[in-house]
Amino acid sequence: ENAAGAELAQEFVRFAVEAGVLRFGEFKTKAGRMSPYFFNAGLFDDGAKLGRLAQFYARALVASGIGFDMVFGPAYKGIPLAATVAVELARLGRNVPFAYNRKEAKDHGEGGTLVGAPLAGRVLIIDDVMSAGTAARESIALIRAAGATPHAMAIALDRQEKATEGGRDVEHSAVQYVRDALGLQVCAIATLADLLLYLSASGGDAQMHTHRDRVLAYRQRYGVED
Ligand code: OMP
Repeated sequence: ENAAGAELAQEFVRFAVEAGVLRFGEFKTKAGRMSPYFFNAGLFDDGAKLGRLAQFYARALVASGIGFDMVFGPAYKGIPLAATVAVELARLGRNVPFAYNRKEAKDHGEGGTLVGAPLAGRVLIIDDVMSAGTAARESIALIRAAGATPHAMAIALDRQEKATEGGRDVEHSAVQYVRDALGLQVCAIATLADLLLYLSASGGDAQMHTHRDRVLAYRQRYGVED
């Protein structure tokens, strides 16, 4: 991550905390872990917040230098993300086709499970958080089945924690798996490391200090090496 990316990540963590999207407390993750923090992208719940979120994705993507021919939003949560990011990319002079899928097959009308531009070329998948990577695998299969190339993935937060396989912890994270085993480029606006930096930089604030210690303990137990 370069200096501009690190700065953007700090700005994004601050925005997510202030918007109440990134919270501290006790949360159970999909993998059944008790986490001292949780990122709920569904709480970017008005036009201004969604617009800012899309700007963060677009700026992170441009900074990453990742090339792609179109964007894809996996149902359901990826759909508004990919839509708003496509709008923002177009505003930045990078207009690309946009598509998403339905979860249920339609039995009338236009049919099929894909909506929008035909899947073709290098596809960028846009999602919120990657934990175990289940959603990522589904999108990748769907894009391949359509004859296109799953090329990259953009997410808001990389939790940098051990993935689970068959209920057991493994040594790599889902992001590392998608990057190293599946060969996709991954662009995260921010990571667990960025969150820790943010909490550490909140110097005198005792509450932030407590959050930092809990997040550090969580990373100690479930975190992966970079
Ligand atoms: P995978 O599809 O298995 O990678 O899990 C991603 C999901 O984890 C998200 O869609 C959420 O349901 C959930 N999640 C968050 O959204 N934010 C978090 O901070 C942590 C999780 C989680 O449960 O791990």
